[in-house]
Amino acid sequence: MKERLVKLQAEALSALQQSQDLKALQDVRVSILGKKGALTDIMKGMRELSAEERPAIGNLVNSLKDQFEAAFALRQSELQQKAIADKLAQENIDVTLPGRTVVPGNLHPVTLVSDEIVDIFSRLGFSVAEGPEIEQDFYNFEALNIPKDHPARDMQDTFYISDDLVLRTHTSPVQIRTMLQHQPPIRVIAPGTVYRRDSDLTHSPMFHQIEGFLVDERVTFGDLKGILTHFLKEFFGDRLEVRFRPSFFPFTEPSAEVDIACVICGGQGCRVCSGNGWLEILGCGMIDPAVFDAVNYDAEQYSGFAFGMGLERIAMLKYGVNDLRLFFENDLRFLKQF
Ligand code: 2U9
Repeated sequence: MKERLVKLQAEALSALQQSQDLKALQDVRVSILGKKGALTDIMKGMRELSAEERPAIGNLVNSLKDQFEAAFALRQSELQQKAIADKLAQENIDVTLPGRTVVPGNLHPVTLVSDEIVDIFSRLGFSVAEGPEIEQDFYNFEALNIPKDHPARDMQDTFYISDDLVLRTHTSPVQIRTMLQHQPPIRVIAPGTVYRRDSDLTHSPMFHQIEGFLVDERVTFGDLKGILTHFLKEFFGDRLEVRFRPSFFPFTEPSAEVDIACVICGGQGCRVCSGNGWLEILGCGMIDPAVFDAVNYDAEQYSGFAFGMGLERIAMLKYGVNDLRLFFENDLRFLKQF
């Protein structure tokens, strides 16, 4: 029995030393002291020893157990240290490596232009209004004096969702909604996304407009000219030349288109202004009495003007961009220049 114990002790201590990780170490402990462990087995067998043998062997078993526990604790702490050291070595951070640069975003040129125009009209007392991009026929057409089968509906090739629902072809329905909710005096500016079935080098099926209108008593075409000229000079510079040309829109009467001296060639004539020195920049007019009827305003008491412009076109002229498609491609090399 004694030899068996001495042999077991040597084997157990050597197994502890050879364990390379905490799991293996635990397995050795179970094989010695677990329920079916070698030392447990011996202790169970002590019953069969004679009364003379038992104390000596008992002492030996106890001292072996103590030695094993001590050696186990020592090896366990060694392996724990080793595990921590290994982990630290793996997670080693090289603080001398250069960091990753965060590229800050910037506003889209169309947003920049819209914000600037809103800013100029805010200083003139206009407030911003918005509305849905899916519109009812009434707000997009009917109330704007564009009845069904009116030729003007072809001019604005419309995306129909159903008989009564369209993707708005302009932001004018926002003004109709505003007039139905408020009485004059009103000064509102309405920027937003609009849709037309039109796609070529100079037309995109989705683009952006800003429209404005003012309604009060005794508003005249002179007010319209004064405000729009002021706006264009604020936006393009004080020395800008501006001209008003007669035109037609179903929702305004009389109507005009506004040209500015070409911002590229200064009026000399170039490719951008087709050689004539002028650039068409916006449309405008006095609100048609038929529109006032549709929103139950008294056309005898009130008058007003309205105007509209395409934001991509303004952004192209302001920043000298010669291809409309650049605004929709989301190429960061283009966008980060603004
Ligand atoms: C109401 C009454 C009148 C808005 C107007 C224009 C003239 C115009 C175009 C410019 C380029 C659209 O983006 S574009 O193709 N717009 O020429 N817009 S008057 O008139 C209104 C609006 C609302 C209630």
